[in-house]
Amino acid sequence: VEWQRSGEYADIIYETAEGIAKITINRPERHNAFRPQTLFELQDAFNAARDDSEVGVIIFTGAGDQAFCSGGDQKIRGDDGYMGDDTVARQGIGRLNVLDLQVQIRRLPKPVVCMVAGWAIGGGNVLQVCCDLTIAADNARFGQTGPKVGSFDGGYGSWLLAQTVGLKKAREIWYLCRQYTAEEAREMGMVNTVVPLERLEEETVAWAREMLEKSPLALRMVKGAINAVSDGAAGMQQFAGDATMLYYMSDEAQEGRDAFKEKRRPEFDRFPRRP
Ligand code: 2NE
Repeated sequence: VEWQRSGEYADIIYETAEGIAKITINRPERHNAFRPQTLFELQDAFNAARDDSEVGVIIFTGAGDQAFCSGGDQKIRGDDGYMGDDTVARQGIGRLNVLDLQVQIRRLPKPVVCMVAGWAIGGGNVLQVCCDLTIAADNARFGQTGPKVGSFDGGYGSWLLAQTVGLKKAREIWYLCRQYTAEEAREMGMVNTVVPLERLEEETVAWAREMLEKSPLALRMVKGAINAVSDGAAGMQQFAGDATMLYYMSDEAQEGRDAFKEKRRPEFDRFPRRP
């Protein structure tokens, strides 16, 4: 794939090719741990991919083959969250802005595929759980570390994980903080498939291409529907927004708009009252 790079980022890389956006956390010296700035940049890149009508699928990954992401950067963790040391992330304010990114991935109306080589641990594992699909290399390792390092994710990191792997397994993952191989993660339903490291991108792109052949609106509605069940009112709100979008695209809704603009009574009689 001939990736075209764009955007001015310090902590991430944004690339596109053939209808696919690839977003890469680029802090390999810290196993791609995130700091506030990393997350602001990721939010910007995911927005760019959402708004780009050429993009149908997004691949989310980490630089190098040692880690997808090792969670929050513990070296810049302050007493009330993760601290920024730059103008974007504002000094002195602790943040947990990974939660905003998790929500953004869930709400994004295009499939997000996590491509994991090496570690997906702590907040990094939660991010891969939030993605629609995960393709793992055979060197991938998964787990939570929160109770070991003085942290926890009681949101998607707990109940979406439980919905993904089952309650007993989710408790085991959090209470014992063990690390699991790619094959173990696949067996517990946390990843879709495991491939040799050297074939990781090839396989992930093949999955993306397969999805690009499908109806974009159908994929959008299925993603919204699956997430609506577990996101409660917020999920329904998104799904309802999609219903409105589809209604706007109908002759019936356009008749209402046109009648208002033309200062006449709308002629809704021509539309069927469907069974
Ligand atoms: C991932 C793991 C097990 C890998 O171990 P190993 O031995 O393969 O590598 P090593 O030497 O530990 O890591 C390589 C370099 O990356 C840094 C390390 O410190 C090391 O650099 P030096 O110190 O040698 O210069 N590094 C790795 N992970 C880092 C991190 N998260 N922050 C800063 N630097 C990191 C092992 O590295 C590990 O256990 N890492 C920590 C994983 C962790 O606890 N993550 C945070 C969980 S809390 C969280 O993410 C979170 C949440 O729970 C809720 C909300 C938001 C965030």
